[in-house]
This record gives sequence, C-alpha cells and structure tokens, in this order.
Amino acid sequence: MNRLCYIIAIAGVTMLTGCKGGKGGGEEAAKDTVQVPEFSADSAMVSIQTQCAFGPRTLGSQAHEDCAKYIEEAFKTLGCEVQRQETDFTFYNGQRYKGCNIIASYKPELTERILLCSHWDSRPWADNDPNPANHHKPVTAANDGASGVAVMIEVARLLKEQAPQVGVDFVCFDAEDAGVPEWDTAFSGDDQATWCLGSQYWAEHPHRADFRFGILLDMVGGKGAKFYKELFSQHYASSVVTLVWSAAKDAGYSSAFIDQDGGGITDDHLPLNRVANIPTIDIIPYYPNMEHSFGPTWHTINDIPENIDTNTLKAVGQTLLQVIYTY
Ligand code: AHN
Ligand code: ZN
Repeated sequence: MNRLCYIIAIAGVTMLTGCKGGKGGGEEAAKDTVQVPEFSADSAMVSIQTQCAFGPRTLGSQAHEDCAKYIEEAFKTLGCEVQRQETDFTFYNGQRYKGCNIIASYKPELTERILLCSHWDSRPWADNDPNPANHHKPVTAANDGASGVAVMIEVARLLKEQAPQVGVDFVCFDAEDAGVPEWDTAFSGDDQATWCLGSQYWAEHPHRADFRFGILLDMVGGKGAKFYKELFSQHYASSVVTLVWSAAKDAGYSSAFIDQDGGGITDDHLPLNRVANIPTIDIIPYYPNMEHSFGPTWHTINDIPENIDTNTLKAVGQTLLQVIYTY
C-alpha cells in the first residue's frame, strides 16, 4: 500500500500512523481510537431473503429485473449515487440477454477510494446438484449471488451512519454465473471466458478506475465456510491479501480467514486485475475436502436462505468494516 508516513506529535506523544489522502493531523490521530461499527448479519440476512424471494435472478427473467430495481433502491436510500450499466451479454450457446452491472458510489467526490464487488445474478442451471433431474433448474443463489450483495448493502448502511476516511464504490456484476454447464457438450476445461461476463464488460468500461484496491465477495454466507488465500489474489494483489487477513485477525475472525493457500479460481477479480489493472482479491470459501472446493450447496437447488449461516456473513462483513474504518 504505497503509503507515506507522517510523524505527528500530539500532547507530547509521538505516533507513527498511516498517511490518509491528505487528511489533517487531527484526523490522523483519531485513527487509533476509531470505533469500527458493528456489522449486522441479521440485516444482511433480510436482504438475502428479499433477493431470493424475487425468484432466481437469471438474465431475461422478471425476477432479474425486479431484483435490479431492489438493489438500486437499497443503495439509493442509503445515500449512494447509483448507476445502471446496461449491455447485451452473449452466453456460451449464442443466447443473448440484456443485463446490467449496478454501480453504487459512496461519496464519489473523495479521491481516495476502494472497490467492493460481488455478482448479483443467479446461475440458470443447478448443474452440480446431486440429482440430475435438477441440472436444468435455476439456482436460488442465496449464497452464490445474494450474499455478497447483502453484505455490501449492510456496509453501505453503516457508511451512512458513520463516515469513514475513504470513499467506496460497490459494483454488482451481472452474468458471472453464465459459464458452460457441466451437462453441455460444449463443456471443457477451457471455458473461462464464458464466466464473469459482467466483470469482463466493466473492466473494459469502468465507470472509474482510481481505486487503491478491490475486494470481491463470492459466496460469503455458507455454513462452515473458511476463507483461504486464493492464488490469483496472491499473485496480483498480495499486499491486499495481507491487509485483509490482518484486518480479520484484528476484528476477531481469524478462525474464518485461514492463513493458508486456497485454490486459484476463475472469478470476477481476474478481469479487474488483468484488464482494469485494479489489484483485487477474492474472498471465496475453500472446502479442502470437497470435490468442488466451493461448499455443499454450490450450483445446487439447495443454495437457499435456509442454508445461510449468519456467522459467516458476520465474519466477512466485520472484516470489511475493519478494513474501511482503519483505512
Ligand atoms: C469456475 O467454476 C470456473 N469458477 C467459479 C466461479 C464461480 C461460480 N463463483 C461462483 N459461481
Ligand atoms: Zn456460481
């Protein structure tokens, strides 16, 4: 984090603190005593229920449009400047859909900023369900979609209550879960480009790109979820990984943020790192003993609000607040 440091003498005490984008010495001093607000996992849970109650948010569905309006309204009500970035997405099978990334900016006038992001769409096919009869049904996506958005909305609520030193942009990516389903003959080990369509589009057309760093939230509400250090995050943004894992420890959640390597995941952080050049990490669970490392409800019809664990939401949300309020 290329930070300069100031030496500030206050009441005879000399303190070494981080430099915070041209803020005055008095505000620097406040850093050490700053109260990090309490993340309400219950509020985030209500948002997950609200999003899921629309139905699966697959592109082209009424639920997708209804949920877009809900997300926009939620961030607007919390004082963010909201824009919808609309585009056409072409899926692996040639199907085209109108879709949108939803962008919410907290204090856009601040030049010192961080990016929080998550996808908001639902996977159209539960292709990892244990029952093949479900493989063509859409995923409710309580964890794999709604959870990240819900955590961001709860963070936005707290930003409105207590102003931090840093600006935040929340970007909700569409069409992340468009990747080739395992039942399709087109399925291969070489279909990375069919995933993450919204973040690919955003990385080519960012509404702004002057972020110190980015944090992607993906499946941040699963039961028993543990967050390991994802490989591409360490490759492109190792200092951000260090910062976030250290914040988790300070917030008291080192039991959820494990100081070990996870796998390398094709996810929305890749276009941000590779195309938009924003050092971005992925907070994504890693279940070392599962065939798919993403947890028991991943791409199944059981990815429903009943299988969300508010303790997981809390660990992630409180860690994010620790990062934001100690910035
Ligand atoms: C792949 O399976 C290639 N990437 C997983 C990214 C993902 C899907 N995250 C949530 N759903
Ligand atoms: Zn998914």
